[in-house]
Amino acid sequence: MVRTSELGKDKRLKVLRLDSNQAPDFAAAVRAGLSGTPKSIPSRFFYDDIGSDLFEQITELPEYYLTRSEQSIFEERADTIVGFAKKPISLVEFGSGSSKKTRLLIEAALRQQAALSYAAVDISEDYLESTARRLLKDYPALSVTAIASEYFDSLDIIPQANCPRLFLFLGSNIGNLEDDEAQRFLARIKSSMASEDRLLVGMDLEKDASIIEPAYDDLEGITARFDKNVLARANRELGANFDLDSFVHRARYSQVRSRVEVALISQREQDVSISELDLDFHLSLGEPIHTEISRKYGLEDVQRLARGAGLTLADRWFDSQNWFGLFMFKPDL
Ligand code: AVJ
Repeated sequence: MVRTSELGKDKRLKVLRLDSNQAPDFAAAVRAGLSGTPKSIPSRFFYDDIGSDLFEQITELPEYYLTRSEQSIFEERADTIVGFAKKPISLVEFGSGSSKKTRLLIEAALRQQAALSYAAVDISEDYLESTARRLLKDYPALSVTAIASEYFDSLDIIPQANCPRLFLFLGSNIGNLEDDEAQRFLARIKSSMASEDRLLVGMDLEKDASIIEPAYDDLEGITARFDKNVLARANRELGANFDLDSFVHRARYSQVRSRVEVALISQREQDVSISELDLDFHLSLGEPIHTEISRKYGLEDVQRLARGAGLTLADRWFDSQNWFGLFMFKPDL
């Protein structure tokens, strides 16, 4: 179900909500993920308000190179990136978060055209709205459609445009998806693209484990708190009784699968109950609850994903260390 509101007097902000990211969804996912073995909770449930704040803190950690690497590409290339078509263009972003990197694209576009529409999709509703309001304050020529939804569901309600659109999927958010899911999502985006539209995907690249692993297990322990927040969220929203101190955050880079695998490891035999789900279960010593994968890509992986989704690589840009890539795709004809 879609609910729409044009908030306050600001005609430049439209908020759309898809009810799929609400509590029942979290409850169902927790039940499905914790009833059998191996146990898991999907990473999209990290991002309630607390989790979104913790993720913002992660992006500033010395170990977490991804955001800075991507930002540095935008600093050098924003004008080129938005130069893919005759102006005006509009922007559509999946997983917009704080929209910090997107500001560089917004500013570049507004140097070349008088007004800009930006549709931002994010799973964290309050976060999305406060980000949208800040953007509107900073850019009087901007109008924003804020869509509170999961990625897949959002595609049906993204506004059409009578100008070329640049779709954005940044920050290596794609890396949380299994390859088949990623390919299906890209194919779904492709199916809503016109021939002059483009898709820009930020992807973290394969590199040595000694660089990757600290990015997912920082010294300050912020990433551990981020990971454990999903258990804290179950305590808050579902009446679970997880003892956070009985779990340790683990992040390992698998060279074979080219991905970080994140899990919370039970530090003892323990029983957990989730009152609102009427669910009780047992965890043995050392048993993992898998919470996240973060895929790292080689150039062949990028090409394979694109081909499978009906997209062609049109351009690519890297940071000076070649740690992170921005890939611009166009739809196959
Ligand atoms: C937001 C999905 C890109 O995988 O690097 C950061 C999430 N998890 N630290 C990533 C995350 C642990 C992040 N993405």
